[in-house]
Amino acid sequence: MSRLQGKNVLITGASSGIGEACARHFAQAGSNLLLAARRKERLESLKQELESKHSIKVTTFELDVRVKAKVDAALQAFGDVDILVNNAGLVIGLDKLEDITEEAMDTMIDTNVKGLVFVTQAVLPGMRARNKGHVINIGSVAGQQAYGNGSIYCATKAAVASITRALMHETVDTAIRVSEINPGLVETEFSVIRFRGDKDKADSVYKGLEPLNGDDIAETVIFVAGRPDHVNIAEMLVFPTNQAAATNVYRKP
Ligand code: NDP
Ligand code: 8X3
Repeated sequence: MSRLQGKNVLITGASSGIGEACARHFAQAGSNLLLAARRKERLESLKQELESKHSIKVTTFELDVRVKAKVDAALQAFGDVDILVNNAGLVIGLDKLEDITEEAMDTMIDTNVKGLVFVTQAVLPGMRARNKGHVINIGSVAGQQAYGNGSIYCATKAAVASITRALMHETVDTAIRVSEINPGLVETEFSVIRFRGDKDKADSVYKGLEPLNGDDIAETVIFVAGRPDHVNIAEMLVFPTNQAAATNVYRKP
């Protein structure tokens, strides 16, 4: 039997990309799901699909992780969370520091950093009370290697790395596990959001190489979550084969 069977898994940003793929993989493993994102209709159709295929319970929440009061209320209603996948996140623009708008900056910081903290704050007291649980944060290679025109996004992911490591210290005397998975280039809606809906520009990010897809990262999340209770995969860096660093990608001519 899978170690993940019957676990209650909260996935933020489950309406697309990596989060949606995680939902499918945890469902396959027999976990019950709490799926959160702003686009509720997408979550509803995913719920219907997954409940029809697997003997699991799926709960959906229309949730903007930036709104602390709503995060708290939604998670109180759900109850115990065994595994939290802090995945919701985004990048706006590819701009020099002097050109980044305050709005883009606020959106990235509020979502990728404060939102991740709000969700974790809502879940952690229950994990502490039960002395069990697993927080899996989706960081990025961008949090380890800043690149030009990505300053704020990279900074938010560097913050995720610091927060993950600090939380690992804060829970070292408990049975709670804290992990971080840092993907390189994954083809999802990420670049479409970055370029404000410009699909051609988004496609050019992945031109000439085979990028990762949501399933590739979901498989690593499942691996990390499925280790025995005494094993914590603290950190993983996951690249497409033709990527060696945030800014070193080989593209076939
Ligand atoms: P997608 O754009 O496909 O998915 C992003 C998800 O985040 C969506 O489900 C979106 O849902 C959700 N989201 C965004 N803002 C909010 C919010 N305020 N409240 C709740 N949910 C929100 O991109 P990815 O799947 O690629 O991104 C997932 C994570 O992976 C992000 O943290 C990203 O930084 C990280 N990552 C991505 C990489 C890549 O190359 N794609 C590489 C490294 C890391 P909705 O809009 O419905 O709210
Ligand atoms: C996403 C990877 O390199 O586009 O975190 O910033 S990158």
